[in-house]
Amino acid sequence: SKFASPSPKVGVAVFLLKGNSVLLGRRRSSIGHNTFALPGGHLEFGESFEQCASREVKEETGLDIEQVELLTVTNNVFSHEAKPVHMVVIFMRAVLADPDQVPQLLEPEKCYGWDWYNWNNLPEPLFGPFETMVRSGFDPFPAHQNN
Ligand code: 8DG
Ligand code: MG
Ligand code: MG
Repeated sequence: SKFASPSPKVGVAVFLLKGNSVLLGRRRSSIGHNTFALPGGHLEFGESFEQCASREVKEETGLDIEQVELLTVTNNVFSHEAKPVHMVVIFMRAVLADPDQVPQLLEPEKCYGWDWYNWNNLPEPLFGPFETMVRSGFDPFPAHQNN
């Protein structure tokens, strides 16, 4: 056909954990405008998931992360957008390399601001795919020790 068919893309989103809280930012982008989402972005050619997580968090917030681990994958089709998007999103978790480091708004054209939110008191509205995970009971925190 005369139109190229769009391809699925790979995204990496990061649960940056601090105590019982996660870092969220209110999106300033066509997809999910005004909703609260994790830091993250598109996987670049040749990158590992861990490298992408560290790079995107650094680019978007200035924060340095460590203990970067794979959690899960979701298949997200944004079919109702003006320009439909299909994202395979890799969810990672990580912690701050320096617990005293403060998030900066380094891409103000893409986000209204970063802040820590208690997992038991998340803001609304959450970004669609992220809300679906939370509603299904997904827990990004390391397993609780029961002893
Ligand atoms: P880049 O140019 O920096 O690579 O990308 P970005 O501008 O930072 O991309 P993004 O929109 O933040 O993330 C890429 C896609 O990942 C986004 O359009 C939809 C998908 N995505 C989800 N869930 C989440 C999430 O919780 N956080 C982020 N950041 N993206 C997510 O499906
Ligand atoms: Mg980005
Ligand atoms: Mg992003």
